[in-house]
Amino acid sequence: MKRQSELPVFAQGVGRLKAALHASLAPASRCKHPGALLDTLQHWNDSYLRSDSPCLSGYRSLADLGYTVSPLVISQPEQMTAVAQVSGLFSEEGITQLRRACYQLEAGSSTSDWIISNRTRAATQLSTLIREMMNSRAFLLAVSRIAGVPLVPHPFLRARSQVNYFYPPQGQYDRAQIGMWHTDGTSFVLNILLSDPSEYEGGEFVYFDGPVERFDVDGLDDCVRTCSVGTSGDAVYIYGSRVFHGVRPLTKGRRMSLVLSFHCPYSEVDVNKFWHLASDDGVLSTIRPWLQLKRDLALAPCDQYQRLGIDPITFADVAPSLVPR
Ligand SMILES: O=C(O)CCC(=O)C(=O)O
Ligand SMILES: [Fe+2]
Repeated sequence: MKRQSELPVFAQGVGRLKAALHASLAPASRCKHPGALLDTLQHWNDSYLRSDSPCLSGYRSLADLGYTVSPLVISQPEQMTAVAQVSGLFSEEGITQLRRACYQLEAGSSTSDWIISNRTRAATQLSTLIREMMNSRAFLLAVSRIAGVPLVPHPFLRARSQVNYFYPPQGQYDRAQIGMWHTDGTSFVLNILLSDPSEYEGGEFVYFDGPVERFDVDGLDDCVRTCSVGTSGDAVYIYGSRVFHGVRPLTKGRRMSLVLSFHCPYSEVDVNKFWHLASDDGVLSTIRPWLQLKRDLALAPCDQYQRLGIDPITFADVAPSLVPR
């Protein structure tokens, strides 16, 4: 019996190419309330981060997951976080403001057959709070320490941020909203769970405890781990391109999460594949942003930080958190 069969696997290889062509032909899915005011116009304040360091639990490095070769030459698999549950990152006020912003953004959400069924994309473009948070050095430093390498917001805007909304099936013939088994198009990914666990049932964040090459949806049982969420504002950090993960269907309530992607400016390597992006947006509308992405990735690290208007984050700044707690 396949206990995990409730989650399908997102198209790989040729399947993804087909999904890209399909996305090019299908009309864009419509958002729920296109005219609604989305932005709370709330500004980010670094006091929305807690002053003490966040607590990491269930820490697994890429080496722990079975990777022997680092995806980036600038760091070792032992030093790069594959998965960590993060608590105590945001202050209460920070969580309240993020929840408000993401509730508002639901008006702009749309459903599709893509990996995540119901989401609002490019949240940094729509929300002052989320945009300013992503550009805050204090926030970037906190996430860099969790990741084990210095980070900037991912240069590809449509992959940088999204808010996911999960509900159980509403009608008899509806499908539950899920996150299929997938790897992300980006590597450094912070999934912030903004709903309190008391607000929903099901919707567990699961990941495959092994390298992607060993992932086999028919033989998962011993290797699937569930990340527990203590309270709203807790997060799951993953090295998204090398960790298969998904979100189980909800059976009750509603689950809202803010997913943020980052890039390490000290490496030009970016795993994002044209076909991954195109399977979301269609081939034609991916070409220009793809070329822009290549130009952005070629910028020197100091220029990438300068563009954000902040002092560079260095490996020395990040080192204190290399010792997992
Ligand atoms: O909603 C979540 O907790 C994670 C969703 C996810 O994996 C994604 O958006 O790529
Ligand atoms: Fe994901």
